[in-house]
Amino acid sequence: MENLPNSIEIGFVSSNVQKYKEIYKVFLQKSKIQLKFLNMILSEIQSDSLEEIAKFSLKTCFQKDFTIPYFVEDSGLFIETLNGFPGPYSSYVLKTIGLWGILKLLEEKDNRKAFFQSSIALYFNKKIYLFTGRVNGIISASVSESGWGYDPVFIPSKGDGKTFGELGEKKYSLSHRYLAVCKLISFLNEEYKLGS
Ligand code: ITT
Repeated sequence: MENLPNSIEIGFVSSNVQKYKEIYKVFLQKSKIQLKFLNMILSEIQSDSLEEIAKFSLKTCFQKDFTIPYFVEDSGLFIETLNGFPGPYSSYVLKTIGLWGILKLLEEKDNRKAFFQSSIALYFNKKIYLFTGRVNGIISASVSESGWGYDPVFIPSKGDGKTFGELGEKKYSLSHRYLAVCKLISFLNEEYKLGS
């Protein structure tokens, strides 16, 4: 039977419901495709490249035999003066030294430039596709009260001096994830001939 536009589904494989919420909003705005959360703890390889990590995690899902196309997303915060640290180790670093540990490493550093990157790996028609989004900004001097992950310390260049956490839902359309998801949606809309 032919797929009707409003019955098309795509799965987001992740253990992070915050990411799902952000991605869901973008799908709602920009596509008729329905996003499903496929809750799974992903295995990650050690690599300097978020694309490679995302690709590896995607391949570990092959054994699941999901019946719909699906994607994974890997993100990281890269701090210039720390030569890109924590980057691909963002998750581990948050769990160990935490946000205050990051601020401590930046004490007395004038250069607080950083970028956030999101890399998506999609499995579609038996092929892997990659989409990446990047947002420049700086690391704040203190930890703001709201936001998850690194949101309380990352101030995007286009965010009126507020951290991602302080921006609330405004973050959704300014973030690294938004840029990567927009590229993914353009690709899918084109493939399914849905228009934007
Ligand atoms: P997955 O199950 O999808 O892998 P995860 O939480 O492990 O979820 P990542 O490896 O992509 O996600 O993220 C690396 C770290 O960066 C992790 O500690 C996140 O909390 C944090 N992070 C990712 N995206 C973020 C964002 O938009 N804002 C703040 N922190 C973020």
